[in-house]
Amino acid sequence: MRYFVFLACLLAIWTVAVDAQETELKHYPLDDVSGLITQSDVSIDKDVTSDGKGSLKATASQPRVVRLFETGDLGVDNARLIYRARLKTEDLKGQAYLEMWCHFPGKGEFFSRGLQNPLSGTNNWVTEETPFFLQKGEKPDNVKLNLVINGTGTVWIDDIRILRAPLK
Ligand SMILES: [Ca+2]
Repeated sequence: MRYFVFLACLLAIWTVAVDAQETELKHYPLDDVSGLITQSDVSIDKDVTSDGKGSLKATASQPRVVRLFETGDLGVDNARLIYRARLKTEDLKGQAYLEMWCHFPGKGEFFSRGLQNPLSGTNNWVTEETPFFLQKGEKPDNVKLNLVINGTGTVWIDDIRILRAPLK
């Protein structure tokens, strides 16, 4: 019995340690449109929100890429860069997912898309994320954060976080 308690404690400590390995680099609460790149066919929805302070509602009458933010230089390499956000959809015909473009000096832009868990149809709030694996010396000097609506319908996005985690 004592052994199992010990194991459970170890597991709890390990879980906390793993969570603590994520460091928040940027937080975009999406409570207003400040800093937002795309200003057309988007609005702040104060009623439908994941963090209780408003979310960004984007409608698509045809497939579109909603350009949200650019981070600038994050000063990060040798890490897993995570783009995480809360998403909700309504009557989405097609797919919605997060997209991140990392720009590297002298090399150009490379993307990471959350195509493993794309949303379609109607969904309540879910956490979506897409990672970018940065090897040692791979330091993006800008990161673009997009919401891709590859179809038609309504998508809400809220509480965007950019996190750094160890490479696996
Ligand atoms: Ca918000």
